[in-house]
Amino acid sequence: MSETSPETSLDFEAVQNRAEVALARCEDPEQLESWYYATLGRKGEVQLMSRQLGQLSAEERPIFGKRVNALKQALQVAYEQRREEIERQALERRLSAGAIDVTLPGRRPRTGTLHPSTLVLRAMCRIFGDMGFQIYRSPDVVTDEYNFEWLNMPPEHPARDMQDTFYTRDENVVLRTHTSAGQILAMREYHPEPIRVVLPGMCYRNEQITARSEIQFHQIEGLAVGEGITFADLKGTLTEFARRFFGAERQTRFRASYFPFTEPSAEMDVSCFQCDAKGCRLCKYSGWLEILGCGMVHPVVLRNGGYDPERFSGFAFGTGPERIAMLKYGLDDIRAFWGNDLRFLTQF
Ligand code: 2U9
Repeated sequence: MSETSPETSLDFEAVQNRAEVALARCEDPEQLESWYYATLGRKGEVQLMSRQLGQLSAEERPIFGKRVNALKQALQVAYEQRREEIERQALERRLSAGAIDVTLPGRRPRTGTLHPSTLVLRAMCRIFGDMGFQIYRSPDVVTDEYNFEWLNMPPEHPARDMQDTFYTRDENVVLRTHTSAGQILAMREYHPEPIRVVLPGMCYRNEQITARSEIQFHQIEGLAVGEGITFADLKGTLTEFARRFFGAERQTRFRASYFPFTEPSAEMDVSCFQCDAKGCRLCKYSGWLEILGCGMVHPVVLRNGGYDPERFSGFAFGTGPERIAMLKYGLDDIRAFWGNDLRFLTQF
């Protein structure tokens, strides 16, 4: 038999070609391992060829054995090359997938916006803070005494009806209808020291929800108590606030009014910042916008706060930041404040 008879050499070539074609078709490590198992593995095609050694003559065996080893080495090299190629392609894919084009413009991170109530509350607290007022926080749930009785509104007082109240299970405990409840707390905490505080906070009234009224709304009230405080101090402080908030050229006027916890009481208007007091839709053609209520603290209330009205006097004011925001931003529906509609909220 020649060194390699045509049929055995054909077998070797056929096996090598078939294996190399199959190897070239492997696209990933799993397919590669299946090829290796089927070709070079213990039960692989090449391994099985070695078993034919036993059937060959003594002179054919070494030749055949050499051919089988040569085939194994050739296919092992081809396997390693294919594996490196597959790993290189996988790395290439990972790199191109994660590639960052550094020449692209940056993506602006989305930022939130402050709620209009927050904008107004912060601006007001900043202005009063600059005038020496402290921010005084007090509970939203209070007793009837703090919310009504000690504010000169005894049980049968009509002012109570004006403020439909949210009661809790305990009929003596309510959701505060104004932050005035905290002012008694402040007086009892500070007396007989002078006081200058503003009280921002959420208030609650069991009213019909309309474009003009909500069941919850912010209020910011102020209180200044000391010796020799007069109505002139009230007017000067609130006029300065109005100018810092609505513009330095604004005028203010005070109209007599009534609140149970102040005497005398007044309402303060600011000249319309939209038409400069010429008259427009915003100010209902009056030239004036009502901004807040105020007055000198009623002597009964001073006493309920621990101050002797013979020695001390004080002024107080209150306003609703949502109403101020509606004026400032030209909004016509107070329900938008708690509607959580981003189309509304992101305008600020
Ligand atoms: C104490 C003494 C005096 C607070 C005041 C007003 C006038 C006032 C309203 C404005 C709009 C409430 O949010 S609103 O509906 N408030 O007009 N508030 S004087 O006077 C006080 C409060 C507490 C111990």
